[in-house]
Amino acid sequence: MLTTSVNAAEKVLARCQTLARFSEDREGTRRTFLSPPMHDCHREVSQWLAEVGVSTRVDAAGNLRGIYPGATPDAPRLLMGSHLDTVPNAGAYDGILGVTLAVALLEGLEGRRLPFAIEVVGLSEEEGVRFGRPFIGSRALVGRLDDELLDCRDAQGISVRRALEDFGLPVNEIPQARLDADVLSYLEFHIEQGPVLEDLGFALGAVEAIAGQSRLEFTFAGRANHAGTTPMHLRHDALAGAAEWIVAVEKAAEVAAGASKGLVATVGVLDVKPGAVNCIPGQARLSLDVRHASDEVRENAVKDLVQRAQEIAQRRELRLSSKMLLDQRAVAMDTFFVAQIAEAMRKVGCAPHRMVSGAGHDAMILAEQVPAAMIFLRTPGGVSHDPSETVRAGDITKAIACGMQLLEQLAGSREFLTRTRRA
Ligand code: HGY
Ligand code: MN
Ligand code: MN
Repeated sequence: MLTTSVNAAEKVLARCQTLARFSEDREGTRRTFLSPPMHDCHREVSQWLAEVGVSTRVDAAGNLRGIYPGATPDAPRLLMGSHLDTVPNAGAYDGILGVTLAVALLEGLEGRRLPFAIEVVGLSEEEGVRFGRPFIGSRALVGRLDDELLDCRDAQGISVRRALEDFGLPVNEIPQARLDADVLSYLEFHIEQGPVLEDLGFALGAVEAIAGQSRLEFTFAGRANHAGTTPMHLRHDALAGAAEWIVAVEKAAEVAAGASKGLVATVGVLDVKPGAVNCIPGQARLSLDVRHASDEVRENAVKDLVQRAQEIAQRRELRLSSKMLLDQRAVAMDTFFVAQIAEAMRKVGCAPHRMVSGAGHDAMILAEQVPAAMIFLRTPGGVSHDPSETVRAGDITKAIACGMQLLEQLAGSREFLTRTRRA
């Protein structure tokens, strides 16, 4: 019989807290793409996996991978995991919980072999913090870690390629990181990172689709000058122009969200030059993040916000440039897999609530190659990307029970075991 117990949940919580201590910063959790603390993370997760007889490797894209064998050597495999990188000043559960729950399911099997193997993956980069490009690890699994991405540079001018080499990885072996044909599906547990499940009083959610997201960089360029001697009517203040646009972004998104429920737009990064108290800013560089479940709504919103930036720049005689960093289409999860998850949720006494994810996830990349689905856990307070991010032990217990039930269902499902990979 499969076992799930409260102490399994406590173990998951403790393990997430352990990984949260592996940080680039003395205070708070920051673990960006292949930074030194990622070695500690790999060592720790590998120890947990070794305890269930799974040896691990790090693929050429920095993904930690380990296979729990199936009943036969040629058994196909279920891929399960999430990302091990974090945002700055992160919580302890975003991404990490998906890896620790995958390990907990292997422990729950207690050595039992299923008709499929289970590959646990700790993905190297989902947030896009270091290079402004998310999903580096999962893009390698679907064969899209290309030269354009490898040549991207971080704030120190280090390329993705160099970061891989500095981590001791064989860049020439990136093609081998790609998933082969016997991966049946990808399952990712993740915190919801929003208020929906808490609002409904549900522990778990079955993700039906992941909203599309656009990430852009805008630069307003004016004229740096002396703050004391330059009269107001002679200024070309880049930051004032950017500030006017930031408020316009918020207003436009509020109006659009009224018409197309669920639209969100955020300016999260602002970099000002020369950045001195007594200098009129000559340059303001900022980010834009726009999301919606409908690609058409999202794309129209981006067009509108670019136009507003151009109008403001023109009126203020500023120069404007913009760069698309990510244009990620909305992705539907695999209907068969979502139905199996909903059934497993029901069987363990959870409301089989289906929902759309406003946050992006590696599952949207892996879905290009294998059927993918996600199980959300309630986020108390709806807060994420912050140290106050948390998850309830009781919901973890339910997630483990749901996962074990799902494995049982998949082990008995001819449809699942005979799935073929998408072309
Ligand atoms: O930004 C996101 O949607 C995810 O948390 N990386
Ligand atoms: Mn995140
Ligand atoms: Mn995440």
